[in-house]
This record gives sequence, C-alpha cells and structure tokens, in this order.
Amino acid sequence: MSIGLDELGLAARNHGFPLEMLREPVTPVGLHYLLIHFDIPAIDAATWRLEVGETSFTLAELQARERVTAPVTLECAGNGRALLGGERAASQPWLIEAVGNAEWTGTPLAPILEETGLADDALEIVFTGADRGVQGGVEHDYQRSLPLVEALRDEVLLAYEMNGAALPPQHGYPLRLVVPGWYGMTHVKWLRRIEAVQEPFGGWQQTDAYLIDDVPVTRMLPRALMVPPGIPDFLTRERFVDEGPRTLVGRAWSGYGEIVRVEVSDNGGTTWADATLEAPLGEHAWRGWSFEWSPAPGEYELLCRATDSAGNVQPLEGVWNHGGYSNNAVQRVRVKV
Ligand SMILES: Nc1nc2c(c(=O)[nH]1)N[C@H]1C(S)=C(S)[C@@H](COP(=O)(O)O)O[C@H]1N2
Ligand SMILES: [Mo]
Repeated sequence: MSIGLDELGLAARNHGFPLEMLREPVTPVGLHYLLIHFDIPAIDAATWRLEVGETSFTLAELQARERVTAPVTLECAGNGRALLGGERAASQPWLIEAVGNAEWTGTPLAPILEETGLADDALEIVFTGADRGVQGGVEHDYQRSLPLVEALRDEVLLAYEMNGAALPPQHGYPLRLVVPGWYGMTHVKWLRRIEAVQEPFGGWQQTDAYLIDDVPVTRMLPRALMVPPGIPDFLTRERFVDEGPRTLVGRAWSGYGEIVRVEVSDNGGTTWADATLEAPLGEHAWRGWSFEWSPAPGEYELLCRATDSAGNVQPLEGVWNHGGYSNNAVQRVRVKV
C-alpha cells in the first residue's frame, strides 16, 4: 500500500479523531474528525439566508423555531479506506479514526418541509452547501439528496450548534444538516438551499461518488472501537502494557439499530468473549462498553467487534470496493505485555 502526496495533502487538511478520546462520551469540538472536500466557504451570517423552495429563513428565524439537542455519532463512509488494499480511487486515506460523537442542536427539518410545501409530491429533497470545487473533473457545489421519507424523519435536524456553541467554521457554520444513522457525506455543511425534485437527483456527489457497484452508500454499518491500552510506540502505534488486570474500554455504533453486543478477542479472532455494554447515550449515539482483561506477559492482537439489533456483525476482513467505502472490518491493536 502506498499513499501519494495528493492523499497526504487531503490527510493534512482533514484530521481524524484521536482514539484515546473514546474515553469521553461527547467528543470535544476540536477532536471530532473533519472532512472538507473543497474549501471552508466565507459566510456572513448577517446576510446569509437558507432558501427552502420559494421561501427563505434567517438564522434568527431558524433559531426561534422548535429547538432539539441530540448526541449523534458521525462517521465518514470512507473510514477504513486505506486498510482495504488493492487499487482504489485516490481519496482521504483514513485508517479507522473518521468518527466523532457531538451534541447537535437545531430545529427539525420535517415541519419546514411541510410548511413550505416541499413535502408535497417530491421524490427527493436536495441539500446544497455554499462550498464549490472540482472533483472527478466536474465543477460543482457540494450537494446531496435524501429520499423524501428519510428527509421527513423526526430526528433529521438543521443544526446551528455543536456541543452547546455555534458551529465552528470547519463543521458547517452557520447551519448544517444532521441525518442520524447515515454516513457523514449526507450531513451537508454550510447549508444554503433546500429544494424538492421529482426526478432522482444526479449531482456528482450523489451519482459519481458514494456508490459500491452502483448501489448508494447510506447508513453506517456497525463498528466497535477500543481505547488503545497502555502506551504507544511513536511510529508503529504498537502498545506496551504492564502485566495484570486492566479494563479495556471503547464505544460502538450502527446506523441500522441499537448495539446489542460487543465482543473482544485477545488472540487475533480465534476466540471471543462478551464485553459489558453501558446504557445507551441516545438512540443515534455510540454505546460505551468495557472488558476486564488480565494478560500474562506475551504478545497479543486485540480485536473488538459489534453486532446491531438488525443482526449485522462486523467482518474480520473488509470487502474491497473501488471507492473504499463502508470498510467496517474489526479494529486490530498489537499489544506487548
Ligand atoms: N458542504 C459540505 N458538506 C459536507 C462535506 C463537504 O465537503 N461539504 N463533507 C461531507 C463528508 S464526506 C463528511 S464525512 C462530513 C464530515 O463532517 P465533519 O467534518 O463535521 O466531521 O461532512 C459532510 N458534509
Ligand atoms: Mo465522508
């Protein structure tokens, strides 16, 4: 596997989440992963308007509407990309750290779609960001659509706060879409327009990206991650821990339903034992887990894997696809005791 300077350029702009911060239920703003395709657009909130069909809203008008706060786990669809191997599209070379769990505050989208008439007779709702660039040789605004039934779900928010403060520029100031359960690309940042369409939306980010064999990538597959125990080697990230009992901790999530099981293996996946699950933080937030581990001196490969209420289980190996999407293969942590 090799990473080119082009992929390094993306990785230097778009940082991941330090896995040790899995110890916190809510991810501090600066430590949430970041993915920006083009540039952070310059937006003056005083003149900014959200256009919704023929109507428009100021930020103050949106903030005066029903206010909802929810913890929501966001994960990039490309998380795990660099571990897939094989020839793939050059893109952000994530290992497994493209995740975060923030508390998003905003107003529900559905009533706005209903009041403005967009919910009448639409096939899809299209969301347009204020950022523009060229990808795949095509110049376009960042745009994504949702089928009407998904856009009308109660939990979909137009969010103007993250962890109790105004959205920072990098996370979509002044307004972003939050679609709990779906991979990150759906959560359009720097939102400026919402419109209804009667035909399937054909924008670049919808029909040229985020497909596996022509099937759109939608919801997050289950994944469990652990706080890497002990201390790391600077370069290899191999871990060193002292002999004796210790508690392994981590968090797990899925866009297909509640996490019902997390298992841990200390022998590379030959045998597994159940971790203890914490109470859920929220319907669309990661769930904490812990596992008592008492290793004898030696070398180990620690793995964890999640199962959701729909019966999806993480695979040991990812399934290759050209875009490098949805690789939810189990985390592997090499540990020397
Ligand atoms: N307007 C706009 N919205 C966007 C993007 C973008 O580049 N432009 N990137 C998307 C992708 S691919 C991801 S994974 C998430 C990342 O959200 P975050 O940076 O707040 O973690 O934002 C999504 N929304
Ligand atoms: Mo993403």
